Amino acid sequence: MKKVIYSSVLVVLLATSATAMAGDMSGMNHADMQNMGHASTAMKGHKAEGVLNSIDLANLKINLTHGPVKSLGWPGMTMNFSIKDAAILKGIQPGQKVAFEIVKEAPKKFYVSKITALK
Ligand SMILES: [Cu+2]
Repeated sequence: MKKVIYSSVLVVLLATSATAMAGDMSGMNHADMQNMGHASTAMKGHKAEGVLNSIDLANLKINLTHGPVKSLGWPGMTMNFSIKDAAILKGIQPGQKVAFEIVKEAPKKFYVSKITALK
């Protein structure tokens, strides 16, 4: 009789821990997948075209009027962007038409990684 009780307690414990583990694992997998998705989004440059309005080298900021950016779901607009390296602006003057790439590094945080003059 005692043996039966112990084994049924063991079964319940095993079942409980198995369920908990399955829950944790699916949670982890889901989180990993989300992180991977975010990482690949962060790495990807969103291609856009527009006009370079101004350059603020001291603050590593540029102002661009860009067309719609489909991959980000953005309409056309005029906005400031950060840049990481002033060297990407070499040979580009304010007022020029440009093609550029926008990188999302965090939610609502974008920078321009590449910019080339359009002729
Ligand atoms: Cu914009």
